[in-house]
Amino acid sequence: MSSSLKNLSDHDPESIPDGSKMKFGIVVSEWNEEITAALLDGALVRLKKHGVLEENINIKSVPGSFELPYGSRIVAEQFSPHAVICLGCVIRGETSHFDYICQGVTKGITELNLDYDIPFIFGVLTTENQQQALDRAGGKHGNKGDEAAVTALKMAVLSNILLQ
Ligand code: DLZ
Repeated sequence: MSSSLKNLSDHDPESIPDGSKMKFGIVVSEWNEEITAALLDGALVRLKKHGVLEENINIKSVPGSFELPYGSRIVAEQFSPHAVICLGCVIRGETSHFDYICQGVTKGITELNLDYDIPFIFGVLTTENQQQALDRAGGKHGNKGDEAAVTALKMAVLSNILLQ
């Protein structure tokens, strides 16, 4: 289902695990800050709603989405979280830079997932324009940061089960 049909903040609360004993890293890109600040807000509200303690959330910022994989690796190494949430927003411009950044961040986060025993969550908006991003950063299609936090809670439980 495309995200223009699905609301990113629409979750069955019963299906979301308790996070009171979990630690999370969040790495957020400064590029398109109006959007990424809203994604961060959405993620924090969701994590706290499910019991994650403020002191168990380590937030770091990086200049742009391209730097998310490196920043996320550092947070994983230094903070030993149960999952890392990567938040960014890439908006298509006049050049092919958009494609290179999207490729780089997608490949980088995929590789982290394969190389580490914890999940790295892809909370990156890749949109044609600013309005599409606003719609998914707390607007009419919900909040990608909220969705990423729900995914982090679920994947942290899954990795705990699989690695026991
Ligand atoms: C350079 C660049 C451009 C053009 N657009 C975006 C964007 O829409 N979203 C984003 O997160 N970052 C963008 N960047 C910055 C790159 O991710 C990266 O930080 C720089 O290329 C490093 O110099």
